[in-house]
Amino acid sequence: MSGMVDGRWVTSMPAAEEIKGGRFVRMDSLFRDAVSADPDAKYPAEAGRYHLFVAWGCPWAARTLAVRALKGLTGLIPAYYALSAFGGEGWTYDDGPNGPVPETYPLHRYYSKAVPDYTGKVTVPTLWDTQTNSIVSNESSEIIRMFNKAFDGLTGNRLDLYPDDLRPEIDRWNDYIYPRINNGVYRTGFATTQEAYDEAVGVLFDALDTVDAHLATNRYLAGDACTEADWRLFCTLVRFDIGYHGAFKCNLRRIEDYPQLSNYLRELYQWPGIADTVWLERIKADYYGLTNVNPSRIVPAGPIVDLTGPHDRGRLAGKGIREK
Ligand SMILES: N[C@@H](CCC(=O)N[C@@H](CS)C(=O)NCC(=O)O)C(=O)O
Repeated sequence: MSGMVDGRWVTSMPAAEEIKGGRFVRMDSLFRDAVSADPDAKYPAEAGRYHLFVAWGCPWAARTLAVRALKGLTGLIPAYYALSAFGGEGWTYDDGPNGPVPETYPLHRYYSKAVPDYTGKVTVPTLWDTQTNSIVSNESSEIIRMFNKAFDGLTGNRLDLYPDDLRPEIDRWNDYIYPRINNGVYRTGFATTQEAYDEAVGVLFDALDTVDAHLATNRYLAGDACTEADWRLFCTLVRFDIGYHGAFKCNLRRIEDYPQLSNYLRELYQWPGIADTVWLERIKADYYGLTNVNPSRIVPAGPIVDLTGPHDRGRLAGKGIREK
């Protein structure tokens, strides 16, 4: 596993082993600051100041792109897309806060610029502060909370993806879906023993069955409003048939086979601004480019996925949008 030790990029990090007894165990993100609406905060909300490093394939980066689009932040927070699958130098870019760079520029150089003796992983999404040359956060679940709130004074956007009264329900779904589905596909795909795989794939599909049943009578996870819990789930669902089903051996069923999830996925994909955050061919290439699961790196021709067709979610009550 690659990452940084004392500010140097290394392709194996013995101290940060992520496979334990054949099971994939995700490491915690280390940059956990926040942009705030408070002008006196360490990181106050300002147009153009914070830049977002992402990769098309990554579901954690994708949730920040989705919320950035929904909250009208695309003009305020520039985003940079990694050139290709995670490679020898990790995520690399040909553009960044200082403009286009010759050839490629790895994300790990921003990490060592921010913390010269940094030890840890180099992950997307990373929210970079151009003013202090520091990393605000590399934790997607916290970046989407900032995007939901901190910039409202600048944008006038009133959409609330984490309304007070729905928080218990949203938290409950996040806590259920993160280990079983969002991270569950990784636990399945990155398992290195049959036992670990069997366990993870069972948990994953039990959870998909549960969510599918819930969505038979609820338009969205937390009821009639579309919230951050839906967008977090969406980012995994939209990668499922094209990536996880094959590359991560999550193949008991496809999302397309689920009566509710398939329609729910199409509804969310067709939400204004969202399709621009999804590039199916690159998602597929990024997953099949992971040599630990696909040593040949051959990208399969299929499946053919079309998310633009009609959905039946209109039969359920729900406005979708909750305003502050
Ligand atoms: N907890 C992080 C996870 C981010 C993450 O693992 N991103 C992957 C890409 S999908 C990554 O950059 N991996 C690089 C590595 O593991 O070294 C978040 O949600 O922001």
